[in-house]
Amino acid sequence: MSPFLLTRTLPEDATDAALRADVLQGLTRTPKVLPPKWFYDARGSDLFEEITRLPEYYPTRAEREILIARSAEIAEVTGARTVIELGSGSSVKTRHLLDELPDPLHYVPVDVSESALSGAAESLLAARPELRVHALIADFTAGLALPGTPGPRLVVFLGGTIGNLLPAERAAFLTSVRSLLEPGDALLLGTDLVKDTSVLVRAYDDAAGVTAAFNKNVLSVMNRELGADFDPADFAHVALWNQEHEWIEMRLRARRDLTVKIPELDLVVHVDAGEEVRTEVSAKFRQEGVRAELSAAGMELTHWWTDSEGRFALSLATA
Ligand code: AVJ
Repeated sequence: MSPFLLTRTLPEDATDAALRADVLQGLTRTPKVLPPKWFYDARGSDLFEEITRLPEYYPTRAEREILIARSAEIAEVTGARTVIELGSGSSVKTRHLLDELPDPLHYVPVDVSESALSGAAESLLAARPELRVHALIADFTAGLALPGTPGPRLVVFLGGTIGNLLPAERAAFLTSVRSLLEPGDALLLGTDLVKDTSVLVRAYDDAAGVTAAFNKNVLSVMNRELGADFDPADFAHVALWNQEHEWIEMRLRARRDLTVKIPELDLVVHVDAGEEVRTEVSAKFRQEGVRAELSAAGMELTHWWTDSEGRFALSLATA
């Protein structure tokens, strides 16, 4: 098995500083907000994996269906020699695509989690020793310095995670992706689609309560990392459809008046009974919106593939 390279572009303490800044800002403004990226400690990542297997949570299965059906075509039209995956996690879905691309192939998984990157690299290399893996520990929303691997390059951003960004953040993100692309390179983007409201809400408020536990996990993260004394039982999980913005919102609603200490921030936070902290936005898309956002960032939508039920889309765009 060839060794894989691991490059850290994120200082060891960057996550710490970013969490502090986000919690301080988010809990001292009205309405209170916390960014969704703080769900994903080890337990949060396990809970998300569990979510992807829930009967109500269709996006993972729908996207996998598209990848299985279309990877050969994606490989053919892109001719990619390097695949750069943003927020690669375990890289399991991406295997379908990598398997269609011939050696020598370079794979650049980008994630904030070093353990996810080394685990993914190890299992990929066990199956395909010739793969050249150059993992990057990096925050892909910040702007990336990519290794000098051969083109054409295919940048891949799956799972519908782009929906976690607010419109202005999405525009900035797509512009930074565009800046990575040279002529002949492409972007493969996964987006969940607008559909029946009850189907959407159920996907974020499952009967088994896994999404509720995932949502409340951000409280445990603040307790552990910042010494806070949140009691998850003081909050109710809320998932709602925001019709104006066409996004799902997750919130944590206080069941009573609360006073929470966050010693590491020298902060005391008051939460009124019924007050809600927005913990996630998960935007849902339409083809025309995706096309317009890509175009505003200087890219052109060339292919649009959906699953058989039209729930989820993969878009291919060129610079
Ligand atoms: C991993 C961001 C795509 O927005 O659907 C799942 C996260 N939140 N259930 C999503 C999530 C609640 C998920 N993404």
